[in-house]
Amino acid sequence: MISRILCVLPALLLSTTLVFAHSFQVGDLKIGHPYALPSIAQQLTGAAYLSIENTGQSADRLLSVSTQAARSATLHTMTMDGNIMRMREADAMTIKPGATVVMKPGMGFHIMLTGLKSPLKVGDRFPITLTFEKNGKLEVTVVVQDKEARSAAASGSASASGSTAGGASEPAPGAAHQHQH
Ligand SMILES: [Cu+2]
Repeated sequence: MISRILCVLPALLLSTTLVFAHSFQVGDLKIGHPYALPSIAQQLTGAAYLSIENTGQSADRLLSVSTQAARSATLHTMTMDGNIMRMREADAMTIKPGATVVMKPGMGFHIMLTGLKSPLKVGDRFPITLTFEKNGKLEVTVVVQDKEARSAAASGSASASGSTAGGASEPAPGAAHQHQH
């Protein structure tokens, strides 16, 4: 009896650890650590981020995203236009063979969530379905965390002093999403 209980414990510990850097795979695509930042009080918009690695021989495209956690989920891109950050809906996101596309706050692609059913709080999880042109559909789990994902091992203290730009160029969590739709 005792040996059986001891066997179960390491398995539970392992699965808890995996949540911190979770990943998914569909066909040639590896989806790394889908996450969202907490939504700002009273605001029913949010954004989710993830990385996609294409280990195949041909390009694929992320065509659409959907979730039950919000009224709509769309693929957005953010670009600098002079000093102004502009955001628009994107038709698709291409992942070239051998390439990894990393979504992150403040630049490039993100998954825009509008009309959240409930505010996003740290520790929440919700599913998002990704539809790819060639590799098909995949449901991934998004975790809500209070910081942008950096290297998997980065701790809070490391990232606090990690900004070399004096912090001015780094938007506060969620600040990148105070845009009108
Ligand atoms: Cu957006």
